[in-house]
Amino acid sequence: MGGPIVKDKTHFFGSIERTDENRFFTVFTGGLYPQEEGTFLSDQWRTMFVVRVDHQFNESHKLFARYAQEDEYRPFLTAGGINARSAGFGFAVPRRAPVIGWTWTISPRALNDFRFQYAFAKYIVSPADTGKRGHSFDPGDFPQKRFDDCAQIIVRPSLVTGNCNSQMGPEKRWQFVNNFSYHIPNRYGKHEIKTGVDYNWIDFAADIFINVKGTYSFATDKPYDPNDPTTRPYLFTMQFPAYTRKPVTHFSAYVQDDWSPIPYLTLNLGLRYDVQLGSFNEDIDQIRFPVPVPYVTSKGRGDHNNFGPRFGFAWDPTRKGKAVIRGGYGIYYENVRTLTNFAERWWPQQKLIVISNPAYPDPFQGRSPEEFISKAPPNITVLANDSVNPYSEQYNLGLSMQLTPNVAVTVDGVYHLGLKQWRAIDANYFPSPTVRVRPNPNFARVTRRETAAKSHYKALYVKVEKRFSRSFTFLSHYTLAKGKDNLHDGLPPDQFRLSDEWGPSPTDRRHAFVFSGLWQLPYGFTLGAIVQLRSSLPFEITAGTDLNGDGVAGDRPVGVTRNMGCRAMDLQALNAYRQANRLAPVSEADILCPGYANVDFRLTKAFAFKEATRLEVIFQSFNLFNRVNFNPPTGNLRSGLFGRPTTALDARQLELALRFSF
Ligand SMILES: [Ca+2]
Repeated sequence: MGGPIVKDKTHFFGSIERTDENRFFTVFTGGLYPQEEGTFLSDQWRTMFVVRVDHQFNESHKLFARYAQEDEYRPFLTAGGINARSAGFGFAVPRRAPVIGWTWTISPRALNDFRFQYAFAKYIVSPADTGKRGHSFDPGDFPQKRFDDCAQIIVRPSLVTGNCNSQMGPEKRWQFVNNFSYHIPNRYGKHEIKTGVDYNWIDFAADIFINVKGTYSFATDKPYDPNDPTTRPYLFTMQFPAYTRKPVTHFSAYVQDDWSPIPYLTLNLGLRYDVQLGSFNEDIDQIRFPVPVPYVTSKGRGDHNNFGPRFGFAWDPTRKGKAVIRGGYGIYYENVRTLTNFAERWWPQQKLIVISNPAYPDPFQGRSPEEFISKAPPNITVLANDSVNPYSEQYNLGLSMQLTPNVAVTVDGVYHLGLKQWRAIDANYFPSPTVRVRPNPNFARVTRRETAAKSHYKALYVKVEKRFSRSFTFLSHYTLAKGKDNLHDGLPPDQFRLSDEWGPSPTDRRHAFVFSGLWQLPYGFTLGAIVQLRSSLPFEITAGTDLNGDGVAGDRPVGVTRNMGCRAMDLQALNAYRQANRLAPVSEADILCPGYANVDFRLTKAFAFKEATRLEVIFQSFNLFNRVNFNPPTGNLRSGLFGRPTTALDARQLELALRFSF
């Protein structure tokens, strides 16, 4: 709803939106755990509220103020497939953001735009469906109730039960952005110069209350039998709750010139600078730690030389506006994500416990967890002292051509090389696969997060679009792409096989096609359709146990590398492992590599009344043909479900809507 407050001077706009959705998830274990199977309700909702006032003081000064508020709650996330209802978690995020913007037209050639924003957001994750808003504890508050809400997690090849994911992260952001643009019509051609700064002070605190009752991992679906060694768990892990707060500053500045030295040629020249202060724990101090940690120094930390040049060109060889050849190169720095630096700050509180081949059901054998860890060297997490902002070098070259007055085709090739990407490594790992003695006896695992990984992405895009004519418009894209990387947040499952970490990116899809069209039919009807086709995603194939006994699960059998499922699968290697574990061999046909196909459809009928009064009746269907679009299959070679997907994307949804405008 909107309208004038003072004619031609002040306007307001407001909107409120509420969505209640009954979503369902299905737990499927191939009949192995019938008591856990079924289809369950996840009652989700979202409320959004926006008000905005615009005011024009005079020709050269315009001001706006906006306030946006959003709340949502979604229970039982990640439940479904082999994840039981009890393994899901609830997710709530309140967001509040007032913004003020001021546009100053200094002269016909110069424009300045200023913006201030305060934004508050807080993710609240709770281990069970705790009702309408998620739990209501303060960050860093760990009362008994939070322990009571948590359950021990049991991981088996074909079922995961229990959940203890209780965390929250309130973030307050103060952001100042200023952009200035200046037009020079005639100095060695035309110039459009832009420069700007973006300053953010972000006060983030995180409370992490996860896995406080531990996780037991089993390599079999057979129930535990103390007399049968094959039914014993292979791993137990547990953490204590932790809290820390660390404000960071992000600053960036850029200058660019879109320069047309001659007609039909534009050069884009730019330089950007980014810096993040605080994200590298530049303040880290040994005082923080209960024991001296030789891996950590605050000296020389931080990354202050992130200058990213960009160069691009666009040239019309026909000199008629019918074709354009364009290309570009640039270096793009990425921000260090929130939480990346937190583990180094809170490991003394978190006190990670890792026990290989643990006793069951009491991993501590009568002792308390505190007593148990007091005797053992600690597992710690550090940030590499030489960590930097990850960045990518991006290249593109393309051609657009007008085929007919209404149809244009575009072909683009892109290559992205991601460098200094994040990974984790155990800095106190065993010297050889057979010598199981830590080099530094004062510590057990030393998880070091470092910027030493890389990624490759190459793609070819083809786009055909038809402008609206003869009651019909469409846009269609085809993408041929390949992505590979060795990024990982957690430790690799076997550090003597680090080269196996290089593999298809989790989002790697070879082919993707999208078509969207709109037809204007007689009698005020409009028909819209979106067709999407995508080839399969890769999936990770695992041994389903900690093969090398280093306390890091996710190990792969010999001959298996990262994300090789649905890519370069070596059936012989898979079956050699299955056979060694007395499991039936699998054939190519047993492994499903699901593609994605979806048609969305929308039919609108508009009724126009006098003046600006209008009624629209909208009927739409998502996934019109109700195709089952499976997620990637189960990759645990010890599961009877190996190669079979257990979850799928949304089934058909129908929607009828009325829109009345006046
Ligand atoms: Ca391992």
